Amino acid sequence: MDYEQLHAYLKQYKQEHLLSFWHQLNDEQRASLYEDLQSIDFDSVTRIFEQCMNPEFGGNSCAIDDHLLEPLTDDIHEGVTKTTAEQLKSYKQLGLKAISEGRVAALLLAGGMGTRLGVSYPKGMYNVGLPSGKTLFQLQGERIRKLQNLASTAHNNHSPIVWYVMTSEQTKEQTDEFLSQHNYFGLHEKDVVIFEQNTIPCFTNDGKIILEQPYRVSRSPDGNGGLYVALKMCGILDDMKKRGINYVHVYSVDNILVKVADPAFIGYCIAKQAEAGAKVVEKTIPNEAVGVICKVKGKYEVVEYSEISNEIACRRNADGKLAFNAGSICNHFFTVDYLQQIWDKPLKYHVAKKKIPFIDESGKLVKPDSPNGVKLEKFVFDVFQFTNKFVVWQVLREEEFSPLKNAEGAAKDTPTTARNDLISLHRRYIANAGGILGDSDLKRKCDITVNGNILYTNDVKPSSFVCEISPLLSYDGEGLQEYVRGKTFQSPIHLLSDEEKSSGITNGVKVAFNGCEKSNNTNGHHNNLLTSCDN
Ligand code: UD2
Repeated sequence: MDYEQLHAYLKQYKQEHLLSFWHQLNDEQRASLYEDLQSIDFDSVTRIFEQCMNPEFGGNSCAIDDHLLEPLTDDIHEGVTKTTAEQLKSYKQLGLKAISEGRVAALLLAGGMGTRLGVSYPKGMYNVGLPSGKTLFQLQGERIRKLQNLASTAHNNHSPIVWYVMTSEQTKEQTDEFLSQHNYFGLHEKDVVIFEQNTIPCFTNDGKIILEQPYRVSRSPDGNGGLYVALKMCGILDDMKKRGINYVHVYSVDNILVKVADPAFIGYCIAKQAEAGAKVVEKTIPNEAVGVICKVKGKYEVVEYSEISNEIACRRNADGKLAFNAGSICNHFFTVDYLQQIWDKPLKYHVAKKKIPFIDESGKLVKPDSPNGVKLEKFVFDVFQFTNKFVVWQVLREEEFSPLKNAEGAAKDTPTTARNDLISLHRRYIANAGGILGDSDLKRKCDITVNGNILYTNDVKPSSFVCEISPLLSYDGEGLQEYVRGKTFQSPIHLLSDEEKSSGITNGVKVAFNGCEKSNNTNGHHNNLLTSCDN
Protein backbone atom coordinates (compact mmCIF):
# COMPACT_ATOMS: atom_id res chain seq x y z
CA MET A 1 0.00 0.00 0.00
CA ASP A 2 2.05 2.91 -1.30
CA TYR A 3 0.86 6.32 -0.12
CA GLU A 4 2.39 8.22 -3.06
CA GLN A 5 0.80 5.92 -5.62
CA LEU A 6 -2.56 6.06 -3.95
CA HIS A 7 -2.37 9.83 -3.68
CA ALA A 8 -1.53 10.19 -7.38
CA TYR A 9 -4.37 7.85 -8.31
CA LEU A 10 -6.94 9.77 -6.26
CA LYS A 11 -5.63 13.09 -7.53
CA GLN A 12 -6.71 12.16 -11.06
CA TYR A 13 -10.27 12.27 -9.74
CA LYS A 14 -9.72 15.28 -7.44
CA GLN A 15 -10.29 13.02 -4.42
CA GLU A 16 -6.86 13.12 -2.77
CA HIS A 17 -8.43 14.73 0.34
CA LEU A 18 -9.53 11.20 1.24
CA LEU A 19 -5.96 10.65 2.45
CA SER A 20 -5.93 13.77 4.67
CA PHE A 21 -5.65 11.70 7.86
CA TRP A 22 -3.44 8.94 6.45
CA HIS A 23 -0.40 9.86 8.50
CA GLN A 24 -2.40 9.84 11.74
CA LEU A 25 -3.96 6.42 11.16
CA ASN A 26 -2.66 3.20 12.68
CA ASP A 27 -1.92 0.20 10.47
CA GLU A 28 -5.33 -1.35 10.92
CA GLN A 29 -7.12 1.90 10.04
CA ARG A 30 -4.91 2.40 6.99
CA ALA A 31 -5.71 -1.11 5.82
CA SER A 32 -9.38 -0.43 6.32
CA LEU A 33 -9.28 2.85 4.40
CA TYR A 34 -7.24 1.24 1.64
CA GLU A 35 -9.78 -1.54 1.27
CA ASP A 36 -12.64 0.97 1.30
CA LEU A 37 -11.00 3.04 -1.46
CA GLN A 38 -10.20 -0.07 -3.49
CA SER A 39 -13.87 -0.94 -3.58
CA ILE A 40 -14.84 2.37 -5.22
CA ASP A 41 -14.90 2.74 -8.99
CA PHE A 42 -13.74 6.39 -8.97
CA ASP A 43 -14.02 6.76 -12.70
CA SER A 44 -17.66 5.74 -12.62
CA VAL A 45 -18.83 7.54 -9.45
CA THR A 46 -17.17 10.86 -10.26
CA ARG A 47 -18.67 10.72 -13.76
CA ILE A 48 -22.12 9.99 -12.33
CA PHE A 49 -21.74 12.96 -9.99
CA GLU A 50 -20.67 15.25 -12.83
CA GLN A 51 -23.56 14.15 -15.01
CA CYS A 52 -26.12 14.67 -12.26
CA MET A 53 -24.83 18.09 -11.24
CA ASN A 54 -23.71 19.55 -14.55
CA PRO A 55 -26.41 21.66 -16.25
CA GLU A 56 -25.14 20.44 -19.62
CA PHE A 57 -26.36 16.97 -18.74
CA GLY A 58 -29.71 18.14 -17.38
CA GLY A 59 -28.01 19.27 -14.17
CA ASN A 60 -29.03 18.80 -10.57
CA SER A 61 -32.42 17.43 -11.47
CA CYS A 62 -33.73 14.62 -13.60
CA ALA A 63 -37.00 16.39 -14.20
CA ILE A 64 -38.58 15.60 -17.53
CA ASP A 65 -39.60 18.55 -19.71
CA ASP A 66 -43.18 19.55 -18.89
CA HIS A 67 -44.28 19.75 -22.49
CA LEU A 68 -43.40 16.07 -23.02
CA LEU A 69 -45.71 14.85 -20.25
CA GLU A 70 -49.14 13.42 -21.01
CA PRO A 71 -51.61 12.17 -18.40
CA LEU A 72 -52.55 8.47 -18.47
CA THR A 73 -55.35 7.30 -20.71
CA ASP A 74 -58.10 4.94 -19.59
CA ASP A 75 -56.97 2.00 -21.72
CA ILE A 76 -54.13 1.07 -19.35
CA HIS A 77 -55.91 2.25 -16.29
CA GLU A 78 -58.34 -0.03 -14.47
CA GLY A 79 -58.98 -0.25 -10.79
CA VAL A 80 -61.12 -1.42 -7.93
CA THR A 81 -63.68 1.30 -8.52
CA LYS A 82 -63.57 1.10 -12.31
CA THR A 83 -64.12 -2.65 -12.56
CA THR A 84 -67.31 -4.68 -12.09
CA ALA A 85 -67.53 -6.88 -9.00
CA GLU A 86 -67.50 -9.91 -11.28
CA GLN A 87 -64.37 -8.80 -13.10
CA LEU A 88 -62.67 -7.98 -9.82
CA LYS A 89 -63.48 -11.45 -8.53
CA SER A 90 -62.07 -13.02 -11.64
CA TYR A 91 -58.78 -11.06 -11.34
CA LYS A 92 -58.58 -12.11 -7.71
CA GLN A 93 -59.11 -15.77 -8.57
CA LEU A 94 -56.41 -15.58 -11.23
CA GLY A 95 -54.03 -14.08 -8.68
CA LEU A 96 -54.91 -16.69 -6.06
CA LYS A 97 -54.38 -19.47 -8.57
CA ALA A 98 -50.92 -18.17 -9.47
CA ILE A 99 -50.12 -17.95 -5.75
CA SER A 100 -51.34 -21.49 -5.12
CA GLU A 101 -49.01 -22.67 -7.88
CA GLY A 102 -46.03 -20.95 -6.25
CA ARG A 103 -45.61 -18.51 -9.11
CA VAL A 104 -45.86 -15.31 -7.06
CA ALA A 105 -43.27 -13.69 -4.78
CA ALA A 106 -43.39 -10.59 -2.61
CA LEU A 107 -40.39 -8.31 -2.66
CA LEU A 108 -39.97 -5.80 0.12
CA LEU A 109 -37.85 -2.71 -0.44
CA ALA A 110 -36.26 -2.25 2.95
CA GLY A 111 -32.91 -0.67 2.23
CA GLY A 112 -33.96 2.90 3.04
CA MET A 113 -32.51 4.65 6.06
CA GLY A 114 -35.78 6.08 7.40
CA THR A 115 -34.15 9.42 8.17
CA ARG A 116 -37.45 11.35 8.19
CA LEU A 117 -38.88 9.02 10.83
CA GLY A 118 -35.71 9.50 12.85
CA VAL A 119 -35.24 6.01 14.25
CA SER A 120 -31.93 4.22 14.44
CA TYR A 121 -33.32 0.88 13.30
CA PRO A 122 -34.98 -0.33 10.08
CA LYS A 123 -38.45 1.13 9.57
CA GLY A 124 -40.05 -2.30 9.29
CA MET A 125 -39.27 -2.84 12.98
CA TYR A 126 -41.43 0.14 13.92
CA ASN A 127 -44.43 -0.41 16.19
CA VAL A 128 -47.03 2.29 15.54
CA GLY A 129 -48.93 1.47 18.74
CA LEU A 130 -51.66 -0.87 17.61
CA PRO A 131 -53.31 -2.86 20.42
CA SER A 132 -51.30 -5.90 19.28
CA GLY A 133 -48.01 -4.00 19.23
CA LYS A 134 -47.29 -5.57 15.84
CA THR A 135 -44.51 -4.01 13.79
CA LEU A 136 -44.75 -3.24 10.07
CA PHE A 137 -42.68 -6.36 9.36
CA GLN A 138 -45.05 -8.51 11.40
CA LEU A 139 -48.18 -7.19 9.70
CA GLN A 140 -46.62 -7.92 6.32
CA GLY A 141 -45.32 -11.37 7.23
CA GLU A 142 -48.72 -12.35 8.63
CA ARG A 143 -50.55 -11.05 5.56
CA ILE A 144 -48.33 -13.30 3.45
CA ARG A 145 -49.13 -16.31 5.63
CA LYS A 146 -52.86 -15.67 5.47
CA LEU A 147 -52.78 -15.17 1.71
CA GLN A 148 -50.94 -18.46 1.21
CA ASN A 149 -53.76 -20.17 3.10
CA LEU A 150 -56.49 -18.37 1.17
CA ALA A 151 -54.88 -19.39 -2.11
CA SER A 152 -54.42 -22.98 -1.03
CA THR A 153 -58.06 -23.22 0.13
CA ALA A 154 -59.34 -21.67 -3.10
CA HIS A 155 -57.26 -23.84 -5.40
CA ASN A 156 -56.46 -26.88 -3.33
CA ASN A 157 -52.73 -26.51 -3.67
CA HIS A 158 -50.38 -25.04 -1.09
CA SER A 159 -47.30 -23.12 -2.18
CA PRO A 160 -45.26 -20.45 -0.45
CA ILE A 161 -45.23 -16.80 -1.40
CA VAL A 162 -41.47 -16.31 -1.11
CA TRP A 163 -40.70 -13.09 0.74
CA TYR A 164 -37.60 -11.42 -0.71
CA VAL A 165 -36.34 -8.58 1.46
CA MET A 166 -33.92 -6.07 -0.05
CA THR A 167 -31.79 -4.47 2.65
CA SER A 168 -28.73 -2.25 2.56
CA GLU A 169 -25.46 -1.99 4.46
CA GLN A 170 -27.41 0.22 6.87
CA THR A 171 -30.34 -2.16 7.48
CA LYS A 172 -29.18 -5.71 6.71
CA GLU A 173 -27.88 -6.88 10.05
CA GLN A 174 -30.76 -5.60 12.16
CA THR A 175 -33.39 -6.81 9.69
CA ASP A 176 -31.82 -10.25 9.55
CA GLU A 177 -31.66 -10.50 13.31
CA PHE A 178 -35.18 -9.18 13.86
CA LEU A 179 -36.83 -11.51 11.37
CA SER A 180 -34.94 -14.49 12.67
CA GLN A 181 -35.67 -13.62 16.33
CA HIS A 182 -39.36 -13.54 15.43
CA ASN A 183 -39.19 -16.84 13.58
CA TYR A 184 -40.08 -15.09 10.35
CA PHE A 185 -43.57 -14.59 11.74
CA GLY A 186 -44.43 -18.21 11.03
CA LEU A 187 -43.11 -18.28 7.48
CA HIS A 188 -40.52 -20.91 6.64
CA GLU A 189 -37.00 -19.59 6.97
CA LYS A 190 -36.16 -20.93 3.50
CA ASP A 191 -38.96 -18.82 2.05
CA VAL A 192 -37.65 -15.56 3.47
CA VAL A 193 -34.66 -14.41 1.43
CA ILE A 194 -32.75 -11.36 2.60
CA PHE A 195 -30.28 -9.70 0.25
CA GLU A 196 -28.33 -6.48 0.12
CA GLN A 197 -28.27 -3.64 -2.39
CA ASN A 198 -25.20 -1.60 -3.30
CA THR A 199 -24.07 1.66 -1.81
CA ILE A 200 -22.61 4.74 -3.45
CA PRO A 201 -20.32 7.36 -1.85
CA CYS A 202 -21.86 10.62 -0.62
CA PHE A 203 -20.49 13.87 -2.08
CA THR A 204 -20.15 17.46 -1.00
CA ASN A 205 -21.95 19.89 -3.31
CA ASP A 206 -18.67 20.50 -5.14
CA GLY A 207 -17.97 16.87 -5.84
CA LYS A 208 -15.67 15.77 -3.02
CA ILE A 209 -16.40 12.34 -1.57
CA ILE A 210 -17.21 12.69 2.13
CA LEU A 211 -15.36 10.87 4.92
CA GLU A 212 -17.52 9.69 7.81
CA GLN A 213 -14.44 8.55 9.74
CA PRO A 214 -10.81 9.47 9.09
CA TYR A 215 -10.52 5.93 7.71
CA ARG A 216 -13.98 5.41 6.20
CA VAL A 217 -15.90 6.87 3.28
CA SER A 218 -19.51 7.96 3.83
CA ARG A 219 -21.89 5.87 1.74
CA SER A 220 -25.61 5.59 1.26
CA PRO A 221 -27.74 2.94 -0.44
CA ASP A 222 -27.95 3.53 -4.19
CA GLY A 223 -31.71 4.11 -4.15
CA ASN A 224 -34.55 1.63 -4.49
CA GLY A 225 -33.72 1.43 -8.21
CA GLY A 226 -30.58 -0.38 -7.04
CA LEU A 227 -32.97 -3.34 -6.85
CA TYR A 228 -32.38 -4.63 -10.36
CA VAL A 229 -28.60 -4.96 -10.20
CA ALA A 230 -28.88 -6.41 -6.70
CA LEU A 231 -31.38 -9.02 -7.93
CA LYS A 232 -28.86 -10.24 -10.46
CA MET A 233 -25.69 -9.90 -8.40
CA CYS A 234 -27.14 -11.56 -5.30
CA GLY A 235 -28.44 -14.51 -7.30
CA ILE A 236 -32.09 -13.64 -6.63
CA LEU A 237 -33.14 -13.86 -10.27
CA ASP A 238 -31.65 -17.34 -10.43
CA ASP A 239 -33.39 -18.25 -7.19
CA MET A 240 -36.72 -17.08 -8.62
CA LYS A 241 -36.22 -19.11 -11.78
CA LYS A 242 -35.26 -22.17 -9.78
CA ARG A 243 -38.36 -21.90 -7.65
CA GLY A 244 -40.64 -21.43 -10.66
CA ILE A 245 -41.64 -17.88 -9.71
CA ASN A 246 -43.07 -15.84 -12.59
CA TYR A 247 -44.51 -12.74 -10.93
CA VAL A 248 -43.20 -10.37 -8.28
CA HIS A 249 -44.99 -7.79 -6.18
CA VAL A 250 -42.47 -5.11 -5.20
CA TYR A 251 -43.50 -2.76 -2.40
CA SER A 252 -42.18 -0.26 0.10
CA VAL A 253 -41.83 -1.02 3.77
CA ASP A 254 -43.74 1.87 5.26
CA ASN A 255 -47.32 1.56 4.03
CA ILE A 256 -49.22 0.07 6.95
CA LEU A 257 -52.18 -0.83 4.71
CA VAL A 258 -50.12 -2.62 2.05
CA LYS A 259 -51.85 -5.64 0.55
CA VAL A 260 -48.77 -7.75 0.13
CA ALA A 261 -48.95 -9.85 -3.07
CA ASP A 262 -52.49 -8.53 -3.61
CA PRO A 263 -54.18 -11.25 -5.70
CA ALA A 264 -56.49 -8.76 -7.46
CA PHE A 265 -53.55 -6.63 -8.61
CA ILE A 266 -51.46 -9.66 -9.57
CA GLY A 267 -54.43 -11.24 -11.37
CA TYR A 268 -55.16 -8.01 -13.26
CA CYS A 269 -51.54 -7.74 -14.44
CA ILE A 270 -51.50 -11.40 -15.46
CA ALA A 271 -54.80 -11.04 -17.33
CA LYS A 272 -53.43 -8.06 -19.24
CA GLN A 273 -50.17 -9.92 -19.96
CA ALA A 274 -48.28 -6.99 -18.51
CA GLU A 275 -44.53 -7.05 -18.04
CA ALA A 276 -44.82 -4.37 -15.39
CA GLY A 277 -47.59 -2.63 -13.52
CA ALA A 278 -48.10 -0.06 -10.81
CA LYS A 279 -50.74 0.64 -8.20
CA VAL A 280 -51.93 4.19 -7.91
CA VAL A 281 -54.30 6.22 -5.80
CA GLU A 282 -56.01 9.29 -7.11
CA LYS A 283 -53.81 12.22 -6.22
CA THR A 284 -55.97 15.06 -4.96
CA ILE A 285 -53.45 17.42 -3.37
CA PRO A 286 -50.87 18.92 -5.74
CA ASN A 287 -47.91 18.68 -3.38
CA GLU A 288 -48.53 15.15 -2.09
CA ALA A 289 -45.29 13.16 -1.78
CA VAL A 290 -46.05 10.54 -4.42
CA GLY A 291 -44.64 10.14 -7.90
CA VAL A 292 -47.06 10.73 -10.78
CA ILE A 293 -47.34 8.14 -13.54
CA CYS A 294 -47.64 9.63 -16.98
CA LYS A 295 -46.67 9.12 -20.59
CA VAL A 296 -43.53 10.60 -22.11
CA LYS A 297 -43.12 10.19 -25.87
CA GLY A 298 -45.29 7.08 -25.81
CA LYS A 299 -43.44 5.47 -22.88
CA TYR A 300 -44.59 5.22 -19.27
CA GLU A 301 -42.59 7.10 -16.70
CA VAL A 302 -42.97 8.42 -13.19
CA VAL A 303 -42.26 12.03 -12.33
CA GLU A 304 -41.16 11.97 -8.72
CA TYR A 305 -42.68 14.46 -6.29
CA SER A 306 -39.27 16.00 -5.68
CA GLU A 307 -38.85 16.73 -9.39
CA ILE A 308 -42.34 17.68 -10.61
CA SER A 309 -42.90 21.29 -11.68
CA ASN A 310 -45.52 23.33 -9.90
CA GLU A 311 -47.41 23.83 -13.15
CA ILE A 312 -47.78 20.08 -13.78
CA ALA A 313 -48.53 19.29 -10.13
CA CYS A 314 -51.31 21.90 -10.01
CA ARG A 315 -52.77 21.56 -13.52
CA ARG A 316 -56.49 20.72 -13.37
CA ASN A 317 -59.05 19.37 -15.83
CA ALA A 318 -62.35 21.09 -16.53
CA ASP A 319 -63.98 18.94 -13.82
CA GLY A 320 -61.58 20.37 -11.23
CA LYS A 321 -59.59 17.13 -10.80
CA LEU A 322 -55.82 17.19 -11.03
CA ALA A 323 -54.80 16.45 -14.61
CA PHE A 324 -51.82 14.33 -13.50
CA ASN A 325 -53.52 12.37 -10.77
CA ALA A 326 -52.13 8.82 -11.03
CA GLY A 327 -50.24 8.87 -7.71
CA SER A 328 -47.80 5.96 -7.48
CA ILE A 329 -47.81 4.30 -4.05
CA CYS A 330 -44.61 2.31 -4.57
CA ASN A 331 -46.44 -0.97 -5.21
CA HIS A 332 -45.24 -2.49 -8.44
CA PHE A 333 -45.65 -5.69 -10.42
CA PHE A 334 -43.00 -7.31 -12.60
CA THR A 335 -42.69 -10.57 -14.44
CA VAL A 336 -39.46 -12.40 -13.70
CA ASP A 337 -38.78 -12.56 -17.45
CA TYR A 338 -38.90 -8.79 -17.59
CA LEU A 339 -36.57 -8.45 -14.61
CA GLN A 340 -34.13 -10.77 -16.40
CA GLN A 341 -34.24 -8.53 -19.47
CA ILE A 342 -33.79 -5.18 -17.80
CA TRP A 343 -31.54 -5.73 -14.77
CA ASP A 344 -28.50 -4.18 -16.47
CA LYS A 345 -30.22 -1.24 -18.16
CA PRO A 346 -28.38 1.90 -17.07
CA LEU A 347 -30.72 3.88 -14.84
CA LYS A 348 -30.25 7.58 -14.26
CA TYR A 349 -29.26 8.79 -10.81
CA HIS A 350 -31.38 11.38 -9.02
CA VAL A 351 -29.91 13.95 -6.69
CA ALA A 352 -31.03 14.25 -3.08
CA LYS A 353 -29.56 17.12 -1.06
CA LYS A 354 -29.11 15.82 2.47
CA LYS A 355 -27.52 16.50 5.83
CA ILE A 356 -24.49 14.22 5.75
CA PRO A 357 -22.26 13.85 8.82
CA PHE A 358 -18.60 14.46 7.95
CA ILE A 359 -15.11 14.61 9.46
CA ASP A 360 -13.83 18.17 9.68
CA GLU A 361 -10.21 19.22 9.22
CA SER A 362 -9.41 18.50 12.84
CA GLY A 363 -10.71 14.95 12.51
CA LYS A 364 -13.93 15.60 14.48
CA LEU A 365 -17.30 14.24 13.38
CA VAL A 366 -19.74 17.06 12.53
CA LYS A 367 -23.50 16.56 12.19
CA PRO A 368 -24.75 19.43 10.04
CA ASP A 369 -28.11 21.18 10.66
CA SER A 370 -28.80 21.86 7.02
CA PRO A 371 -28.11 19.95 3.80
CA ASN A 372 -24.39 20.00 3.07
CA GLY A 373 -24.07 17.31 0.47
CA VAL A 374 -25.53 15.04 -2.11
CA LYS A 375 -26.76 11.47 -2.14
CA LEU A 376 -27.27 9.83 -5.50
CA GLU A 377 -30.21 7.48 -5.94
CA LYS A 378 -31.70 5.33 -8.65
CA PHE A 379 -35.50 5.05 -8.59
CA VAL A 380 -37.34 1.75 -8.76
CA PHE A 381 -39.91 3.02 -11.27
CA ASP A 382 -37.31 4.18 -13.81
CA VAL A 383 -37.55 0.80 -15.55
CA PHE A 384 -41.18 1.31 -16.59
CA GLN A 385 -40.01 3.15 -19.71
CA PHE A 386 -38.51 -0.08 -21.10
CA THR A 387 -41.74 -2.11 -21.05
CA ASN A 388 -43.77 -3.11 -24.05
CA LYS A 389 -46.78 -3.79 -21.88
CA PHE A 390 -47.43 -1.69 -18.79
CA VAL A 391 -50.65 -1.37 -16.79
CA VAL A 392 -51.91 0.71 -13.90
CA TRP A 393 -54.29 -0.42 -11.18
CA GLN A 394 -56.10 2.25 -9.21
CA VAL A 395 -57.04 1.53 -5.62
CA LEU A 396 -58.74 3.40 -2.81
CA ARG A 397 -56.45 5.39 -0.61
CA GLU A 398 -58.43 4.64 2.56
CA GLU A 399 -58.07 0.91 1.90
CA GLU A 400 -54.51 0.67 0.68
CA PHE A 401 -52.32 3.65 1.37
CA SER A 402 -51.15 5.15 4.61
CA PRO A 403 -47.37 5.50 4.65
CA LEU A 404 -45.30 6.02 7.76
CA LYS A 405 -42.77 8.68 6.81
CA ASN A 406 -42.47 11.19 9.63
CA ALA A 407 -42.01 11.24 13.37
CA GLU A 408 -44.92 11.99 15.69
CA GLY A 409 -45.87 15.65 15.63
CA ALA A 410 -45.54 16.13 11.88
CA ALA A 411 -48.65 17.14 9.94
CA LYS A 412 -48.99 13.86 8.03
CA ASP A 413 -47.79 10.31 7.55
CA THR A 414 -46.92 9.76 11.23
CA PRO A 415 -47.30 6.74 13.55
CA THR A 416 -50.66 8.16 14.67
CA THR A 417 -52.04 8.62 11.16
CA ALA A 418 -50.86 5.12 10.18
CA ARG A 419 -52.40 3.56 13.31
CA ASN A 420 -55.69 5.44 12.89
CA ASP A 421 -55.95 4.56 9.21
CA LEU A 422 -55.50 0.85 9.96
CA ILE A 423 -57.98 1.00 12.82
CA SER A 424 -60.62 2.77 10.77
CA LEU A 425 -60.18 0.29 7.90
CA HIS A 426 -60.71 -2.55 10.37
CA ARG A 427 -63.81 -0.83 11.78
CA ARG A 428 -65.18 -0.83 8.24
CA TYR A 429 -64.32 -4.51 7.82
CA ILE A 430 -66.36 -5.32 10.94
CA ALA A 431 -69.26 -3.15 9.84
CA ASN A 432 -69.19 -4.64 6.31
CA ALA A 433 -69.30 -8.12 7.80
CA GLY A 434 -72.44 -7.20 9.73
CA GLY A 435 -70.90 -6.40 13.12
CA ILE A 436 -72.25 -3.49 15.11
CA LEU A 437 -69.85 -1.02 16.65
CA GLY A 438 -71.46 -0.01 19.93
CA ASP A 439 -71.25 3.59 21.00
CA SER A 440 -72.68 3.28 24.48
CA ASP A 441 -69.35 4.07 26.08
CA LEU A 442 -68.63 7.49 24.68
CA LYS A 443 -67.20 8.80 27.91
CA ARG A 444 -64.88 5.93 28.69
CA LYS A 445 -61.16 6.18 28.44
CA CYS A 446 -59.04 3.55 26.80
CA ASP A 447 -55.35 3.38 27.60
CA ILE A 448 -53.21 1.43 25.22
CA THR A 449 -50.04 0.34 26.97
CA VAL A 450 -46.98 -1.28 25.49
CA ASN A 451 -44.66 -3.00 27.92
CA GLY A 452 -46.13 -1.06 30.81
CA ASN A 453 -45.93 2.40 29.22
CA ILE A 454 -49.08 4.23 28.25
CA LEU A 455 -48.71 4.79 24.55
CA TYR A 456 -51.87 6.76 24.03
CA THR A 457 -55.19 7.40 25.69
CA ASN A 458 -58.34 7.51 23.69
CA ASP A 459 -61.70 8.94 24.55
CA VAL A 460 -63.77 6.20 23.01
CA LYS A 461 -65.98 7.87 20.45
CA PRO A 462 -67.32 6.10 17.37
CA SER A 463 -64.58 7.75 15.32
CA SER A 464 -61.91 6.46 17.66
CA PHE A 465 -63.42 3.06 18.28
CA VAL A 466 -60.25 0.98 18.56
CA CYS A 467 -60.43 -2.08 16.41
CA GLU A 468 -57.70 -4.35 15.17
CA ILE A 469 -58.05 -7.55 13.22
CA SER A 470 -55.11 -9.89 13.03
CA PRO A 471 -53.93 -10.48 9.46
CA LEU A 472 -53.85 -14.16 10.42
CA LEU A 473 -57.64 -14.02 10.78
CA SER A 474 -58.42 -11.91 7.73
CA TYR A 475 -56.27 -10.63 4.88
CA ASP A 476 -58.55 -7.86 3.68
CA GLY A 477 -61.84 -8.19 5.50
CA GLU A 478 -62.86 -11.61 4.18
CA GLY A 479 -64.24 -14.36 6.39
CA LEU A 480 -65.32 -12.20 9.31
CA GLN A 481 -69.09 -12.78 9.19
CA GLU A 482 -69.01 -15.89 11.34
CA TYR A 483 -67.35 -13.92 14.11
CA VAL A 484 -69.14 -10.61 13.94
CA ARG A 485 -72.48 -10.71 12.11
CA GLY A 486 -75.27 -9.30 14.25
CA LYS A 487 -73.03 -8.84 17.28
CA THR A 488 -72.51 -5.56 19.06
CA PHE A 489 -68.97 -4.68 20.04
CA GLN A 490 -67.51 -2.13 22.37
CA SER A 491 -64.12 -0.59 21.87
CA PRO A 492 -61.41 -1.81 21.94
CA ILE A 493 -61.72 -4.95 19.85
CA HIS A 494 -58.81 -7.09 18.87
CA LEU A 495 -59.79 -10.03 16.73
CA LEU A 496 -57.28 -12.87 16.68
CA SER A 497 -56.85 -16.06 14.73
CA ASP A 498 -57.38 -19.37 16.52
CA GLU A 499 -53.64 -19.95 16.44
CA GLU A 500 -52.93 -16.68 18.21
CA LYS A 501 -55.64 -17.30 20.78
CA SER A 502 -54.35 -20.70 21.64
CA SER A 503 -50.76 -19.53 21.90
CA GLY A 504 -51.82 -16.54 24.03
CA ILE A 505 -49.79 -14.14 21.92
CA THR A 506 -50.24 -10.54 23.01
CA ASN A 507 -46.84 -9.10 22.17
CA GLY A 508 -46.52 -7.64 25.63
CA VAL A 509 -49.48 -5.38 24.95
CA LYS A 510 -52.29 -4.87 27.35
CA VAL A 511 -55.39 -2.85 26.77
CA ALA A 512 -56.74 -1.20 29.89
CA PHE A 513 -60.27 0.10 30.20
CA ASN A 514 -61.23 2.43 33.01
CA GLY A 515 -58.28 1.10 34.89
CA CYS A 516 -59.41 -2.52 34.53
CA GLU A 517 -57.11 -4.56 32.33
CA LYS A 518 -58.83 -6.95 30.04
CA SER A 519 -56.72 -9.43 28.25
CA ASN A 520 -59.36 -12.08 27.80
CA ASN A 521 -62.66 -12.63 26.20
CA THR A 522 -65.42 -11.17 28.37
CA ASN A 523 -68.30 -12.35 26.31
CA GLY A 524 -68.84 -15.97 25.42
CA HIS A 525 -70.05 -15.01 21.96
CA HIS A 526 -66.99 -13.16 20.83
CA ASN A 527 -64.67 -16.06 20.35
CA ASN A 528 -61.90 -14.19 18.67
CA LEU A 529 -61.74 -11.19 20.92
CA LEU A 530 -58.58 -10.75 22.84
CA THR A 531 -60.06 -7.66 24.39
CA SER A 532 -63.50 -6.25 24.66
CA CYS A 533 -65.52 -4.36 27.18
CA ASP A 534 -69.12 -5.34 27.35
CA ASN A 535 -70.19 -4.21 30.80
C1 UD2 B 1 -41.60 6.62 -2.55
C2 UD2 B 1 -41.77 6.75 -4.07
C3 UD2 B 1 -42.84 7.81 -4.34
C4 UD2 B 1 -44.15 7.37 -3.71
C5 UD2 B 1 -43.93 7.17 -2.20
C6 UD2 B 1 -45.16 6.59 -1.56
C7 UD2 B 1 -39.66 6.13 -5.06
C8 UD2 B 1 -38.37 6.59 -5.63
N1 UD2 B 1 -40.50 7.08 -4.64
O1 UD2 B 1 -41.16 7.89 -2.10
O2 UD2 B 1 -43.04 7.98 -5.72
O3 UD2 B 1 -44.61 6.20 -4.31
O4 UD2 B 1 -42.83 6.25 -1.95
O5 UD2 B 1 -44.99 6.44 -0.20
O6 UD2 B 1 -39.93 4.94 -5.03
N2 UD2 B 1 -35.52 2.07 -0.34
C9 UD2 B 1 -34.60 1.08 -0.53
N3 UD2 B 1 -33.33 1.44 -0.87
C10 UD2 B 1 -32.96 2.74 -1.02
C11 UD2 B 1 -33.92 3.75 -0.84
C12 UD2 B 1 -35.19 3.38 -0.49
O7 UD2 B 1 -34.90 -0.11 -0.39
O8 UD2 B 1 -31.79 2.98 -1.36
C13 UD2 B 1 -36.89 1.68 0.01
C14 UD2 B 1 -37.35 2.26 1.34
O9 UD2 B 1 -36.90 1.44 2.40
C15 UD2 B 1 -38.85 2.27 1.15
C16 UD2 B 1 -39.02 2.50 -0.37
O10 UD2 B 1 -37.78 2.18 -0.97
O11 UD2 B 1 -39.41 1.01 1.47
C17 UD2 B 1 -39.40 3.92 -0.71
O12 UD2 B 1 -38.36 4.77 -0.27
P1 UD2 B 1 -38.65 6.15 0.45
O13 UD2 B 1 -39.55 5.92 1.61
O14 UD2 B 1 -37.40 6.87 0.67
O15 UD2 B 1 -39.44 6.85 -0.73
P2 UD2 B 1 -40.33 8.14 -0.74
O16 UD2 B 1 -41.25 8.20 0.39
O17 UD2 B 1 -39.47 9.32 -0.97
